[in-house]
Amino acid sequence: MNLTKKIIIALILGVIVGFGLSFAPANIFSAIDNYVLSPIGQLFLNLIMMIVVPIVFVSIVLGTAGLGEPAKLGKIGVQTISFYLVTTAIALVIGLGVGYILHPGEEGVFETGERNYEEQVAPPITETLINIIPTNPLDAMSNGDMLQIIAFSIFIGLSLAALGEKTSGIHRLFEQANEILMYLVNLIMRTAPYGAFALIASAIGGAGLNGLGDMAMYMIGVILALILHGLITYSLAIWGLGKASPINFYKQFFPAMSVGFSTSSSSATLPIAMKVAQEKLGVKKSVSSFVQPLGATINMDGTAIMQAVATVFISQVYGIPLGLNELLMVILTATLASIGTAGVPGVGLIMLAMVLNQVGLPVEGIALIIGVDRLLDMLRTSLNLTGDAACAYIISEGEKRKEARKA
Ligand code: DAS
Repeated sequence: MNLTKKIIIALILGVIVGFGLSFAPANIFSAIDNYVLSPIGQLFLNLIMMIVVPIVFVSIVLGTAGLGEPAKLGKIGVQTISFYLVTTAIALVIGLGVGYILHPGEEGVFETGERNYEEQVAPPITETLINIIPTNPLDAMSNGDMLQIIAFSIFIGLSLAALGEKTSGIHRLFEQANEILMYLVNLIMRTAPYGAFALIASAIGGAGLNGLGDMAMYMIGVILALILHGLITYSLAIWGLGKASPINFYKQFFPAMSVGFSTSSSSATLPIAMKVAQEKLGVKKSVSSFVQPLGATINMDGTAIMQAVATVFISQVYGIPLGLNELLMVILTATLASIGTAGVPGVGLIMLAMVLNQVGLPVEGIALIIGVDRLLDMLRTSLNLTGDAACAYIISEGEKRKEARKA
């Protein structure tokens, strides 16, 4: 049986077991979770997190060197950033639209009394953009500061391209390091079904589907908007811009989506997402190595959708209407907020506080949605990394067509 089928079965079993556990006595669930599910899930997470920094560094160095001159890197960079900003803005509009149509925040249904949420402030966007250039690259790597690692890798890659034969030995070394890392990804992928099962069962058992009640409309709104964005925005982009089949894209990319769903971390899933994009979708290594790591950090359409629906939901619950200016501010703030935060579990809520603050909504409203956020984080992370892969696929297909015309 192939890996995709094993992961699907693991996910289904995980949901069933998790749902069953959500009805078990708390002490039974916590015993099973603490001694079985969480250790297996954390082992899997640690395995993939272990190779994230090396893979991002090595693959971007090689990817940038492979692009050759800075002009080509600049062109692909502009295409990438444009795609990310436009699709994130579309995601926000879809999220806002669904929020207003479904109206999940029925006034009076939710008690908002003594709600409080400890706001964790994300870094201001200007500080993030200035700090992209690391003062100490090794520090950036040990802290896993993805934007700084990406920036340093690009400088090294451009230098390799410029120095050519003089540094062919180092270039070869990076190529061999990449072989080793991709081999490791292969090995780790074999544990994905076990990790996926444990992470899903633990998350659903802990969050519990039985306590959804009032939050059902909010969850339905987020899930519906995620599906619409994936099926419409990305499919149209793949078909229209990439001149490729969206059905094939989703069929081939599913294993990476399922790992993103299990881990709720774009960064942790990055090595697998890049391997699947390159080997199953034929995305050029030089494009995948640049576009996907950048996307795992600055492009989070799924998160933007949650923020849009949550903002409308909270404004409805507290009876604070949002005017056109506030809605435009939501779109701008949420689009920029995603640039400064890494793809790790729960980061979407941190950014949501920034958005709520910007439009004058009570940050305490986050306490209303935090209970179901873990489940939604799985789905939106899966969409986040799908958007990155769609961008890489579209750009790569365009590069291939250009090369075919030149040949
Ligand atoms: N879990 C984040 C990610 O890895 C998304 C989020 O928190 O919204 O992309």
